Amino acid sequence: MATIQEISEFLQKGRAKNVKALVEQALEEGCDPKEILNEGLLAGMMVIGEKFKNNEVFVPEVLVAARAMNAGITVLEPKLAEIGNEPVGRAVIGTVKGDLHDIGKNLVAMMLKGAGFEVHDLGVDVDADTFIQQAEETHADLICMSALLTTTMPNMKDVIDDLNSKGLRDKYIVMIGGAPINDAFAKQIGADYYTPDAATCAEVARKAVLDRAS
Ligand code: B1M
Repeated sequence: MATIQEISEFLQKGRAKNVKALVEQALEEGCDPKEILNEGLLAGMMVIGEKFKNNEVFVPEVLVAARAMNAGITVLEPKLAEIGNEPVGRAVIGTVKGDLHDIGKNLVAMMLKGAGFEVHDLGVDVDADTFIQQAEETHADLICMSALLTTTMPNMKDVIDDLNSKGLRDKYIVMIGGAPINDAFAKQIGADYYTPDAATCAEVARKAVLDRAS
């Protein structure tokens, strides 16, 4: 019999094939898809996120764990859709205009998925219009921006300025990050949160969305 704990453990080891097989087995045995998602896949990803934050695991381990999570989610998705499972929230994420660095942004996207968000990854070199248009279209709660170049940091402000001029600023929680970003910069441009790493971003995002809903 497949246990939810085993799913979490195999996910943490990045064993995508095992995770997929165990999720299939758990479903056949009648386990609740939401329990498999929350107690197995998302719980496993949270452990990896915490270890990543504490420098106990590094980028490659996070990437393989995320691949294992995706393998499990692919099996679960049709079942979750049948029972109408709602995500914690919706996020658009991208690297800002002029900036092609995407490794950190991809990690943030994976951690957000791992925290239960529906994530719309807009890629790199994303301009203000695209961020806002996609946030509107996907009914996002969060706009998440990454920048790795000091020369592209100001493009984060353009997104916030455009949100303000369109009267949409209060509709979204704006989160920013990337190696040259800090708290002072976030305050200066009017972002809601700066977080230093992907795991903290997912934690803060979850709390911010749940607080807003309550
Ligand atoms: Co470039 N690059 N790069 N580069 N590159 C840096 C950023 C640089 C610091 C290297 C250096 O000079 N020491 C420097 C920037 C200097 C500056 O602006 N002051 C630099 C430069 C100059 C350039 C080019 C201009 C070089 C050139 O062509 N002359 C060029 C620019 C291209 C462009 O973007 N237009 C360029 C190109 C490239 C590559 C294409 C070769 C490659 C990118 C490949 C890719 O991303 N697919 C690359 C790389 C790999 C780097 C370094 C070496 C590594 C970046 C990285 O992936 N780190 C980088 C040096 C460095 O940072 N040490 C460098 C690992 C990643 C996990 O960390 O992205 O910081 P990071 O993400 C972290 C956190 O920042 C945070 O979470 C992650 C960890 O959990 N985080 C968020 C990120 N986004 C977040 C969003 C959040 C919250 C947290 O909320 C929404």
